[in-house]
Amino acid sequence: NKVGIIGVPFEKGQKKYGVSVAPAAMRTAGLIEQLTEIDGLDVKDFGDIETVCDENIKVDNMAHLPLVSACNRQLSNRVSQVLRDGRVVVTIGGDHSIGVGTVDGHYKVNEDMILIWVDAHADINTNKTSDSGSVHGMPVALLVKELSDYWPYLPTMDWQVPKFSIKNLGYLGLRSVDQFERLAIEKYEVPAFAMEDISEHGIQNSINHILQVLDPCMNKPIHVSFDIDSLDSLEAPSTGTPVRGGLTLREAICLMEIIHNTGRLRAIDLVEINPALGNESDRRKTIEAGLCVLKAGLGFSRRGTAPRGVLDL
Ligand code: DIR
Ligand code: MN
Ligand code: MN
Ligand code: MN
Repeated sequence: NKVGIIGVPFEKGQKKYGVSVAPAAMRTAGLIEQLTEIDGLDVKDFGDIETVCDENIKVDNMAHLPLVSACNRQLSNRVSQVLRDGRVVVTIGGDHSIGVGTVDGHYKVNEDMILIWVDAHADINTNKTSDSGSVHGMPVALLVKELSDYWPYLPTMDWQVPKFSIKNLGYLGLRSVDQFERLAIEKYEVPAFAMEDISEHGIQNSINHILQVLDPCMNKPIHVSFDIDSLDSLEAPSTGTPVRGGLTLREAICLMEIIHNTGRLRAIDLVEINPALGNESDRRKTIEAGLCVLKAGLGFSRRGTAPRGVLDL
């Protein structure tokens, strides 16, 4: 098994300072070392995406679009490159606007991919429905072809043609969904397990149901876009838009283990960790939670691993 790490120190998709520090903070906390300890995992670090942009066009209710666009354009190419190297891509954000680049880059390599969006929020606003004007609330709407008619022409975004179908999208962890977001989810019958559904059915049935709906033949590449605010804010306090009543870390680990065990997980985004928010304990908890989620998705077993060779009798 091979994995490639991409850091995206980008935070202009939302308003708070600090999400851009997450890739460095995750590396300092031992990201590469801990993943390397997973049995049989070959880890390669592809470094960080640097965003350069001299564009200064303003788009209505869509802050910093040229910057978001420049970052995602590079990220998309890097993601495709890592996948073509036969590696599972792990992208460390950055805010969730970088989901545009990761999914775009994945789709270029695997057109049959399915997308599991794990988030307290649905991130499916357009600049006409968003209350915040922050692009991290819009990536899903930018990606899916079914919503392309709801956007005005977006300068600097010509490189990104929405081709991914909303029929291949599922949600887990929702508990803060805006009105038009709910409308879109219902109109297109997107399988969405909000927290109340997860309470009713449990995390295992919830993810298994989504996988069954999106991929009944069990042969499609899987992309998980994991917003750390899907976790309860007691478990992951250092994030820009915390919402109480979320997933426990145990549920998130269980979810990632189930997806890992399909053998088809090809990409994980881990976004919205903001080490500048909260105190030292908040920061540590949030980064550790992020590491646990990644490890579970990449084959770390809570049962432990046998010393190599010794038990192969
Ligand atoms: C809100 C918040 N729905 C927005 N979205 C967030 O800005 O569109 N996504 N925080 O992670
Ligand atoms: Mn999000
Ligand atoms: Mn969120
Ligand atoms: Mn395994």
